[in-house]
Formats: sequence, C-alpha cells, structure tokens
Amino acid sequence: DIDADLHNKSLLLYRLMDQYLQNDVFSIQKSIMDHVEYTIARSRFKFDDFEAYMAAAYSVRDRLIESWNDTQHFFRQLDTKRVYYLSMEFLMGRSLLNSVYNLGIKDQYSEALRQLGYNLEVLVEQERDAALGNGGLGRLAACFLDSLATMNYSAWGYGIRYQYGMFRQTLQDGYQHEQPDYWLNFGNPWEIERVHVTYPIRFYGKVEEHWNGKKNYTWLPNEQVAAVAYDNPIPGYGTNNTINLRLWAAKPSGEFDLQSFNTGDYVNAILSKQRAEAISSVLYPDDRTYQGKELRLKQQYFFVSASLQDVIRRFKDHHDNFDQLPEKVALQLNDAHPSIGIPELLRILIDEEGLEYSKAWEICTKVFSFTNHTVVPESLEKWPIELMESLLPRHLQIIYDINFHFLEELKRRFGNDYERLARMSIIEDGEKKIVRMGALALVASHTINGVAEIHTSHVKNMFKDFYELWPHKFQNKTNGVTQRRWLAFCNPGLREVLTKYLGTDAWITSLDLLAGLRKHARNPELHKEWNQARRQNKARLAEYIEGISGVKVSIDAMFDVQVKRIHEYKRQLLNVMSIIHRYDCIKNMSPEERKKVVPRVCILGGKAAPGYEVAKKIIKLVTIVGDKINNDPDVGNLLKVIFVPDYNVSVAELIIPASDLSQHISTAGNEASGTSNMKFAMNGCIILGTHDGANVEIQKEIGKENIFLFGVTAEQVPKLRAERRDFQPPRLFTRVIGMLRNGVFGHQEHMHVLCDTLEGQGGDFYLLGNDFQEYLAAQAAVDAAFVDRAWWTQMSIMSTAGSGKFSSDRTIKEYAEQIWGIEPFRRPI
Ligand code: T68
Repeated sequence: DIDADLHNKSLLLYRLMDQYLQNDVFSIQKSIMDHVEYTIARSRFKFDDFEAYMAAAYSVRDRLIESWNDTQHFFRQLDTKRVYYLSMEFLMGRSLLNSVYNLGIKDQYSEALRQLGYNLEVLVEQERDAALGNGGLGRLAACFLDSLATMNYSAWGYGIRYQYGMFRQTLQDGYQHEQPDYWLNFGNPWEIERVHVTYPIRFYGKVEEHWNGKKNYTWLPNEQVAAVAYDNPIPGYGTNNTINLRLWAAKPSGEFDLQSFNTGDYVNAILSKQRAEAISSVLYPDDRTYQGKELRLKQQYFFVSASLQDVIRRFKDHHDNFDQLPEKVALQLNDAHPSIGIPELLRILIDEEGLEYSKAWEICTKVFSFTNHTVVPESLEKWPIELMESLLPRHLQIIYDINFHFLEELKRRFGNDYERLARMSIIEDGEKKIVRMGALALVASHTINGVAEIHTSHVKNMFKDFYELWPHKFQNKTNGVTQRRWLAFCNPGLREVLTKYLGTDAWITSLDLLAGLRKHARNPELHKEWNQARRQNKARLAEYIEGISGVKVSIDAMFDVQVKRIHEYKRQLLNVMSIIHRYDCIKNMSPEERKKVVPRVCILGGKAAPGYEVAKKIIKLVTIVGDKINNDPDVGNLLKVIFVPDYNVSVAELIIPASDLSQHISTAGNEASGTSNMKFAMNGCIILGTHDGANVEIQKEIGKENIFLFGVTAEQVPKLRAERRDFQPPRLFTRVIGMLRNGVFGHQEHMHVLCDTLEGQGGDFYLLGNDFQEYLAAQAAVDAAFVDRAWWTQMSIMSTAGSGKFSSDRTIKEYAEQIWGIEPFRRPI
C-alpha cells in the first residue's frame, strides 16, 4: 500500500544519506579508481600521470560538492546576508593542492596515491592554471574568495568563464609572442556545469514608452544570448564551509532569432547564433589601458546582468519586499568594470518588479560598494554615448535619470557652480558625449575604497569633488593575500620551521601570530633551519631555471627577483640599468676586487600587453643583456640575468619562496598597492622598493632596518616632473644609456627607441634618472647586508614576523564589518 511504500522509500533515503564520502586512505583510493574507470574511462591498471591527476581531481571534487551543498543549505536556512563579489577577473591558478590542503585531506591523498604508484607532487604539475585574470586585481579577487570561505562568510564570487584566459607568453628570439590559453581543452574537473541555471541576456534594439497613469518603458532588444552557470567550489581552510564562484559562459539562446529562421538560410542562421559564444571567449589582456571596445562592454553587461538576475531570484525565494534587499544583499564592484550593474539593478527593480524610481534608487545606493585599483583617472572606463545607446538603450536612459537627480542634488548643495557640475557629471559633455563609469560607481555606491593607505589618499584626490561632497563614503582597505596558498602550501619547508618556533600552526588562520618569531630572530638554531628551508627552495628554482634557459645558476648567489606585469611605471628598465651598471663595474675590476663582489642571479618575469610596444621592447632588452652577460666567461657566476617566460600563479608559487631580494620599484604614487610585495615579505624575502603602494605599510610593520626603501616620494613627483627640463641626470645614468646607444649589447636601433623614452623633451616620465643614484646606493647596501649572513637572516626572519597584517583574512574582516555588514556563520558538521 502507499503508506508502506512511502515508509520504505524514506528508510532507503535515510540509509543513502548516511553515505558521506570517507577520507581514509582506502576510501580515497577506491574513489580515485572509480573515476579512472568510470569518469576518465581508462583501465584501472593502466593510466598515466595526467589521467591520475584528472581522477584525483574528480575525487576531490566529489568531496567539495558535498561540502558545497551542505554549506549552501546551511546559509539558505539561516537566510544570512550575503556578499556578492562582482569581478571581471579571478586569477585562481591551480586547485588540486589547494583543495586537499583546505579540506584537510592532503596527507591521505598523498599516501593513497603513493600506494598506487603515483606522486601527488608530480600530479599537481599536470594541472593547467585557471588564468582568468591579468594580474593583481584578479589575484586579489582569488585571495578574497579563499579568505571569505575560511572565515565562514556567506559569499559568492561572480565572473566570466573565459574560454581563453590570459595568453601564454613564449619568447622567440627574445621577443614576446602571445599564444592562446587553451585551458579548457582537456576538460576542467573543478567546475560543475549548471545547464538549468541560465538567464537571457539582451542587447541592442529600442525602448518604447507607454502611458498607463504613469510612464512605463519597454525595452525591445534585438539580440539575445544565454548565460549558463558554471560553479567552482571554494573550500575554506580549517572549516566545513565551501563557498561558490559562479562563472558565466555565453551560449546561443534557444528562444530568440526566430526571424532569421524564416529567411530560408537555415545554416547561416545557426552559424550566426553560434557567435553568441564570442562574448565569453577571451579575457582582455590589457591591464590599465582602456580601449573602448564594444565587446568589452558586452562582456561586462553579460556577466553583471546574469549575476543580478541570479541574485534577485535567490532573494525572491524567501522575500517579497524589496525594502529588505539591503539587509540580505551586498554587491561589491571590483573596480568600475561591473558598474553597468547599477543601471541594470534599477532596470530590474523598475521595469520588471514595478518599483518607483526613487524607491529603486534608494535600494540601489544601499547595496553597492566600489573598490578602486588605479591611480590614473584615464584608466577608468568611459563609454561613448552612441555605443551605450546602441548596445543598451534602456540603460542609457536610466543613467540619464541617475545623472539628472544627481545634478539636482549638486545644485541644491553648491548652487549653479557649472564647472563643478561638469567635472562631476556622469555624462561627460564635449565633442563626443561619454559615460563615466567611475562617476557612476561613485554616485551609486555607499562606500568607495582604495587598496593601500597611500592609494586611498590618492583616491580622495582623484575624486576630490566627490570626496568634498561625501567624505563618509571614502575608506581604506589595505590589500592582503592568503597565507594558505602563498606561504603554508607553496613553502612547506618554511611552514614547518614557523610552526615549530611558534609552537602552533594557528598562524595559518591567524597570521598576526607570526609576530611571535621576533623573539627568536637572533636564535642561531632558527637561523640554520631557516636558511636550510630557503636553500631547498632555491635549489628547486635553480633546477627550473636550468630547464627553461639552460643557464646553471649557483644557489649561493643572491636571487634578486622582479616579477610582475611589464609596465613603464613599474620600472623594469631601472632594474636592467642597474644590472648593466653592475656588469660594467665587474668588467672594470681587478681580480682582487672581484672576490668581493656579491654574486647575483637577476630574475625578471612578466607579460606585456600585446599592443604595448615599449613593454615588449623591455622584455627583449632583458634577454639581450642576459645573453651577453650569461655568456661572458669573464663574469662567470658573479652575475646572471634570467627572463622567466610565462609568469603566472604557478610560477610565482615556485619563485617567491626561493627569492632573497625582490624589487617593487614603481615611481612613487603609481602602484596602487602591489600584493606580491606582501607574498615575498611573508616568505622571508627582503624588499627593495620605493615609497609606493603597500611598501610604505610593509616598512611600518617590519621596521625600517629590515627593508630597503629609496627614492622620491609621491608628493615630490609632480614638482620633479615639472622641473624635468633643467634636470641633470647622474653621470652613471647617462653612462648606462651611452653603453646601450653605443652598441655594447648590439641591437642599437632597439636601444635607441628605449633610451629615447628616457631622454629629451617629455622623456623619463617615470623619473628613472631622479631615482638612479639612490637606487644604486640601496643596491650597495643590499650587497653589504647579504654578505653578513647573520644580519641578512635576521632581516629575513623579521620580514616574515612583521607580515601578519598582510593576510587577506584581515582585509576581508574589515570589508565585512565596515562595508558589507555581514557576519560569519560556521557550518557545524
Ligand atoms: C592592480 N591593478 C594594481 N589592474 O595595479 C595593484 N586594470 O597595485 C594592486 O595591488 C592590485 O590591482 C590589487 O588591488 C590591476 O591589476 C588590472 O589588472 C586591470 C585589468 C583590466 C583593466 C584595468
């Protein structure tokens, strides 16, 4: 009978529910083998390292999914306020090692694989980086997700599932070539495709006005694509919480385009629909330079619209009063890139949910907050009115509405100060009208933050008028990085030493505990263990360098590293010039003098935006200089210059723990924060840097005596630029330029182009000449410190000890408490 049936079914479900995955070695082996056989469809008795990696990854994913499901259920039941982190970029890197560590099952997986004849460390290398970001901005988003999960916040990341991530850099004859990043070609075991979580995304068309007691607008779009969700579980460390990164892929929409199917040209109609996929196909590889490409705006609207539809649907599952939206939803804009979300939310609330403009606006201003990552106003996106009007006509109307009300408010505050109005207007008037996305984000957000103290004061300046109007909106949130990936997991040798001397591994979730190292900073036992761990890392890197370049480097030499995107403002050129100066000095030394030289391996790496000619020339310069020096028998091990190609998250995990010195030498006032400086400092690497970005705060934390900062301050820069014409660069600076121009390294034409950026009218915008002397002095001080092993080791320990502040856990806690108003909820087992 029916009751008995139901009863039996319930019993069965209860029994099945109890079958949570076990994490003993044998259960893990069984799960891996099942995936070899049933998911990869290989034989249990014959599979290679890549297949073993895939099977292990699927097996880990099973465990992530359990945790993910339960966490989502837990948060749904609590009906917590959630933060949604909207970002065009998430630079995640690899997942296998991070996942097993965070889930607390690393040792079991190592052992399970070992018994099967595989090595986890080897399998880890089979994974392709998820490189859905350019650099700092995208990696920050990834660190934030790790901290949000670890600290038990209810959070989602939303972004784009680019089919091609950051291009792969190869060097051909020293020149950068870009290759497509086919990261999905062998499958991505970390994602879950949600074919049923899909939203229509519309473009183009026109807006119709109706009158039914009040004005109504209907947008009649004429292109539609579907956004399909791909979920990427993000496990926290030392917690049962697993949060979600939902990335959207564009697919042809099932419902639209009926018209083209009536034209008789069936095949072409299908093909044209296929083009929908272009929207999520490629990450724009230009950081900072904004190009005004229509596809970019399409990408922005595509992912933001899908995300907001998803957020509103989730909200409506439990609520029907939109007044409550700000109690349940916080929307963080990672730079101004997603700020088209502001008119999109208004459009949904007004056109689809029937709210009045003023009500919708009030709600809007309570949910959005905005992080700025730049120092140059020009890099804030500005869209030509015609483009916006054609692509998103209804949104342009709404932006006009927002601007109208905003200007009214300004007039009430400041009277008819038209200059101020023009400066602040969201629509820039001029020959061509333009929508200022930065202003839009500022007007709608309740908070705007910079990413380091010095940067936040710069942001207040850059948006001076807005700061005068709304000083309370401006906050600082100094960046941080996750010490899980960037210390505990990528530097296992040092992790053990730290845990031993701190007497606990609790620093992995409370980085401030590193301060406890200070009292051991002179302990010779610690010095020995510290240097042993660091030497092992150097040996690993030396092996890698030999593999990529054929150059043998000595691990007794100082590893002097500058790895980051290639930009004039980051001044890789300054570094190369000091390398040339060093070479010049060595060449002119007597054999006796040479004995005193501190051997260095200078390692540079980073990608240039494909259209950025000067940056590409700088890469070529590094390889030219390297070829000459590395092959000069006269110099031998005293100096080596290596360009590491295809710098990415995984390469960073290898390089950072192995560096003795790292350079962060941007012209003061140009680097918003920098985050790799924090990673290097944490790993006991000494920082050589300028008074820029987070360097300033790092110095405050680790002490002036443990860091080498040099050069002009941000306040001095405008004056020095104005005085450039009368500036006499130091003799050594002109000497190096002379060497380049005179063909000491060959390639004279190439050298002239680069040297021209440093000389003459309007030259040396980034003030290399002004900082050169102090830079060389700092370099000499670095050498002196390095030969005193005890001194150097103490500085290294003190760098790590003073890094506690730079955990993204600290940053996220500040965002949570001071911007988002969310609380942690830890899922019970
Ligand atoms: C970086 N910005 C800052 N931008 O340069 C860096 N831009 O100082 C800071 O530490 C980091 O953000 C995190 O706050 C970027 O990385 C981009 O990558 C980018 C990409 C597209 C368009 C504009």
